Amino acid sequence: MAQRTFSIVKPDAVRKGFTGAILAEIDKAGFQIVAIKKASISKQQAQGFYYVHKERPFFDDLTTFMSSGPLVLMVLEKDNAIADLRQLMGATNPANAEEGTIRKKFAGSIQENAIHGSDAEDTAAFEIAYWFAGYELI
Ligand code: FUP
Repeated sequence: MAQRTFSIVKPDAVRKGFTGAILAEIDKAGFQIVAIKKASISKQQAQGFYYVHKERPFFDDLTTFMSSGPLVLMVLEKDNAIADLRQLMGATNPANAEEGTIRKKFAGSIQENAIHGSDAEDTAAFEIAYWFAGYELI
């Protein structure tokens, strides 16, 4: 059954000019783009998005990085979208990412790792609603 997930082309990848190449990988893997927008987000918006990580030592650096420049926010749809996008992304640390994954090809470090994808149904629902209004999801 078709499932929705939420994804971000992160500021490092946008800055390096990889947006089009990453969107091509997503397209080639069979995802439909339900909604997409380029934005610059505030540190406070980044903190709200990554609230689950608020006690982690990397929280401050991560939210500074995510608010450091434009990014691309997306809602994607396909059968098994959440797990399939995680597989296409590769491991959080690009040093551990499998050959052919987006992070292997485009990520620079564990923090500047090119792409975000929701990790479960409940987080996908929270993340989609955090960045998109209902009328944008057509
Ligand atoms: P992922 O789901 O693969 O994006 O990874 P996590 O949810 O574990 O972490 C969210 C983000 O926190 C990562 F994308 C990058 C950042 N992070 C760090 O900067 N340092 C770490 O040690 C772990 C994660």
